[in-house]
Order: sequence, then structure tokens, then C-alpha cells
Amino acid sequence: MAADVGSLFENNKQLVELNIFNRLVHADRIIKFRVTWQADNGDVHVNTGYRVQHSNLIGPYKGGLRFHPSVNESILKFLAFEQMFKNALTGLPIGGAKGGSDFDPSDKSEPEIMRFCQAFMNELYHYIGDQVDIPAGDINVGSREIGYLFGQHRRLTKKFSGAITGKELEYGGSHVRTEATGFGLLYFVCEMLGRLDKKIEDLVVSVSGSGNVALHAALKAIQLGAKVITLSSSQGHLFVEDGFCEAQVNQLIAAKGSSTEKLKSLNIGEWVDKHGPWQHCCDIALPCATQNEVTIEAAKQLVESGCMLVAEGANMPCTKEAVDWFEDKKVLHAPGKASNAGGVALSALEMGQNADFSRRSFAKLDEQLREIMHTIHDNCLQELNDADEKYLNYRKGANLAGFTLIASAAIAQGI
Ligand code: NDP
Ligand code: 2IT
Repeated sequence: MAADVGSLFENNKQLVELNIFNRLVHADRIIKFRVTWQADNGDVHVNTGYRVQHSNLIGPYKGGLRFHPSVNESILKFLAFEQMFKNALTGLPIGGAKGGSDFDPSDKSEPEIMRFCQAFMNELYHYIGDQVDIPAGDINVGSREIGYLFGQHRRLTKKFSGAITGKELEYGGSHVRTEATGFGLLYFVCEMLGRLDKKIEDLVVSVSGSGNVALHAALKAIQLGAKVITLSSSQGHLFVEDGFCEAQVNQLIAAKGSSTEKLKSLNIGEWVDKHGPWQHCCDIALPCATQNEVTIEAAKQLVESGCMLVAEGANMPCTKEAVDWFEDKKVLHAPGKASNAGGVALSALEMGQNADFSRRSFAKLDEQLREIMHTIHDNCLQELNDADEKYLNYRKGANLAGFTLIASAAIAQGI
């Protein structure tokens, strides 16, 4: 990031004089709180909850909540920082935030998850609101958790307000929000392929993860005529040489239980324990699980086996060394802040529908999502002048475009 924006600082003295870099690196505030909840057997547990409100320079704080044992302040700080640039790239008026807890939902009962969500909201509700900060889902926070969180917010505030997105349709949710990150990722990939005069039909796609983002990415890739050969969980991956079919992916979307159990229950292909999915030959790799899952070793395997395009569905799934490798080998790489921005963009459209008590159709919102991904793709290229960079360097383009927008807002609004 710093290297990408270095030349910008040389050419714009105001950025230095007004100390813009330091002002944007530090979060506006970090809220940290205790969450006490009771297990089914009567035991009382304590977890830590967080909300990092990074910047509301261009709109109210906006970003997901993650429940995972790996959650800590450091991870949420980088996710909130990235979210600020991602949200700016959408062209919509949303600031950047992220939150969550180190709570592990994987071995908890439904009532335990409900009680945890309620206890979490008992503290978080002080800091959010439809004009202030609007959380949504992320890892292990899907429509069930959003329902419990929203219900508790409604009880505590006595207001039915759009203070959370990712809601079910019946109580203020939006069509396409569930699908948006994965579908948007594929619309972005099609934009990238279009510049190479290529189409996605018949290309081989490797996807990691088997959660909300991964499954909707796989579904859209198959619908567009690609062959999806892998899906994964934290325990390993499923390799299907002939490719998953649409019905199998839909079955996974509808299924309950752990990612590993769901994948194994399909009884197809080859289950590879404890390995990520990057060892197989593919044209396109879509990391859609978690941060740092594509290491330099995985990047080398992908390049060697002929992969020509990597687009991030997850947030920062490729290590810096992996991205450097892709760029060095002229493999197109899209950073998550651009390619996975469809989810938060649809969240912003959900906020708009909540604000004017309206509901748009699936078809209309899907079309809007396509347009937004097209705009984000254009935004990534517009700051690059060098022809080589324009061909290759989405990372630099996305950082420059996001930074320029946020920096202008910071300058315009004074110190
Ligand atoms: P889900 O909880 O629905 O799915 C997460 C998937 O990733 C599961 O299959 C999970 O497997 C796997 N996973 C989680 N941790 C690890 C790990 N350490 N190693 C390997 N696999 C892992 O989350 P989402 O699909 O919503 O999120 C996936 C990624 O996309 C995250 O990086 C998230 O920040 C990002 N994202 C999400 C958006 C959204 O709207 N939901 C929007 C934009 C980005 P298991 O169950 O075995 O842990
Ligand atoms: O990383 C992300 O963009 C999300 N988890 C979605 C955030 C949102 O507010 O919809």
C-alpha cells in the first residue's frame, strides 16, 4: 500500500502537509467489550467482542462481523482498513468498519448461538445505528446470526431500523444480498477476461472454501459455463475432476452442518485431507475462504500448472509474496477490496431499500450488481498510466483509486 501511493505523495504536497497517511492508517476508534453468555449445561462463558470503526469520511461505518476463535484486534484492524478502501471503490457512500468475536460457533447448539448473539448485541447496540454504523455478516455470521442480532437490536432500541444488513427477506432484507459477493466476484472475473478477449466458458476454476462466498462463486461460475473442480473447508478439500454440477452446489447451499461434513456428504470426487486446493491444474483460482490461505508455495504451484487469473473472494487470501509472484509471472490478480466488493455494495442497496421502505426485484438488483462490478473494474484501471501496469496491476490500481477518494474527503472536511 505505502509503495503504491508513494508517487502520489511526491506529486501532492498537501497529502504530506496535512499528514493524510497517518490520519488514514489509524482507526477512528476501536471498541472492545466483554460478552458473557450461558451454555446449555449452565456454565457461564466470557468472550471478547470488538468493533473497529475505521473511517466514516464518505458514509456511515460499514462492514461485517466475524465469529471465529482466530479473531483478535490485529486481524480486525487490517480488515477494517481494507474495508475503507473497498467501500470507497464501490462508488457508494459507505465508510469502513469491521467487528466480531473470538467465539467459536462450530460446537455450539442453536440456543447457545442465539444467547451469544443477544449478549454480543447487548453491548454493541450502544455504538451502531442506521446512520452511524451498520454491521453485516462475515465468517460464521450468516442469516441465522444476523436474525438474532437484529432481533436483539430491535428489542433494545424499540426501533425497526436498517441498522444491520444481510437480513432475511421477510424482515427488511434485500434480494441478491446472499449471492452478491460470489456473483459479483464472477462478474469481476468476466470483466478481467474481457480485456484479454477471453470468455469464461469451458475454463477450469478452482475455488477454496465452501461458505457463503465460495458456494455462490462456484454456482455463478457453473452457470456461466465454467468447470469448477474444487471446494474446501479448514480440514481439506474436495477435488472433482469432471466438475461440480449446479444441483450439487445448490445442495451444499441448502445443507446445514460443518463445511467438511457437507462436502463429504456429496459422496463424489476425492477428499484430500489437510491440504488447500491449489495443487490442481486450473485456468482460474478463486480463494474464497480466509486470509493468507494462498502462500508463496501455493502461488508457485498455481503458476506452474498454468493458472492465468487469480481473483480474491476472501479478504486478503493471498500473502504479499504470493501476489508479487503472480505479478512477476504476469498472472492477472484481483485484490479482494475490488473483486469481493459486491457483498458490501448489495448491503448498501439494502440500506437504501430500508431507508425508503421499498423492495427491488432480484433481476433489477442483479443488474445493478453487474454495473457496480463494472464500475469497480474501471476504477481500478483509471489511476494507472503505464501500459504494462494497466494490463497487470489491479493491486496498485485499486489502492490508488480507493486512497485518492478517501484522501480527497479527508482534505475537504478539514483537520
Ligand atoms: P463462511 O463462514 O460462510 O465460510 C467460510 C469458509 O471458509 C468455510 O468453508 C470455512 O471452513 C472456510 N475457512 C474458514 N477459516 C478457514 C481457515 N483458517 N482455513 C481454511 N478454510 C477456512 O464465510 P464467508 O463465505 O462469508 O467468508 C469467506 C471469506 O470472504 C472471508 O475472508 C470473508 O471476510 C470474505 N468476505 C465475505 C463477504 C460476505 O458478504 N460474507 C463479503 C466479502 C468478503 P470451516 O467451516 O471448516 O471453517
Ligand atoms: O468483507 C466484507 O465486505 C463483508 N463481510 C461484507 C460487509 C457488509 O457490510 O456487507
